[in-house]
Amino acid sequence: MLRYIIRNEVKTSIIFKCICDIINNTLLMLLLKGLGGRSNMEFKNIILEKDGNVALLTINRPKAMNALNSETLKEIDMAIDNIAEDENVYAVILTGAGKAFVAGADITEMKDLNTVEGRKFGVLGNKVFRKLEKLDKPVIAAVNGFALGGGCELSLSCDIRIASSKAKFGQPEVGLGITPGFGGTQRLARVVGVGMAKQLIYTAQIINAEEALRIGLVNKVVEPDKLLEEVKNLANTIAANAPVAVRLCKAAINQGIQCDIDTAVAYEAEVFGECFATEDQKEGMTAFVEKRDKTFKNK
Ligand code: DAK
Repeated sequence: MLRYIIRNEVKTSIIFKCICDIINNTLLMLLLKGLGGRSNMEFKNIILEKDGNVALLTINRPKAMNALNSETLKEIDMAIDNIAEDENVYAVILTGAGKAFVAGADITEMKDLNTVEGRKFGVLGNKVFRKLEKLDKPVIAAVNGFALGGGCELSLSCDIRIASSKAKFGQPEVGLGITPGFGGTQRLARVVGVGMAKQLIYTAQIINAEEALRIGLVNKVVEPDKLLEEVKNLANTIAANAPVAVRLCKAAINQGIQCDIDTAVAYEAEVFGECFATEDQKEGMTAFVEKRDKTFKNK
């Protein structure tokens, strides 16, 4: 009888906590929406700013090397939703505050997790990383410092990685007794090749920015004080092109890379056709023929 009562009380308190979580998240979501897409929004562990057509998302837990705890992951999730809904954002930059990009998932939070909690944490992280990867706007990682474990994986969920010369990359998980869990075994191999990914993951070796460039993990290495300027220029260059076409290119590359070449080029033909239903295709080609500057409307 006593066991029955306790079990029911535990159940009730879990249900109550779930309801509270849902209400809290919904209220925060409504508040963020209410603030409007254009404004800079307040979070605890991240900063979301918008300038022109570019959003800058900064992971802001410098004292913990921007380690990803559940709270930070939930805030990133909400920020991605906000960016997705803002039709004036054409490109996104992701960076970290202080000397780390992201030094991984939060080991302090993870260390005492049981199986159920560990799975919940993993599901949350994977949902956020996949949402970022599938976001229909290009995302550039400005890797300012340590990008380790979940941090390296976060950068791999972005479309393009530009590194400061001080950046360091690695998947140290096997040294902690775990496997990479936010897509490292999958995305790293797709970016740098199976052999190099296996070497990095099996050895848990940390590599510097030059080595990351050499193996194709990053597209470019720049001086630390030039990193944001460089990445903003890149984001603005992308944002100056037809946003729908850029979006379709991202979808075509991301889908195509997972298919056989026949399916992939058929998909490309589909998205190519879709462009001709847009005002921006008419504008881009008309402006070329009329030898004038083009003005894209994201339509
Ligand atoms: N988590 C929590 N706190 C961290 C942290 C992290 N990943 N990295 C650094 N910190 C904290 C440090 O504990 C320290 O806190 P205080 O002692 O000041 O309170 C503060 O940040 C400053 O760090 P250090 O004093 O260590 O600073 P240093 O400059 O000396 O060293 C470092 C910087 C980044 C080299 C070092 O902190 C370090 O090695 N950090 C750990 C890097 C790491 O091992 N990262 C991988 C984490 S594991 C999964 C899902 C996800 C994952 C796995 C599975 N499933 C779904 C299955 C992901 C796993 C990971 O990411």
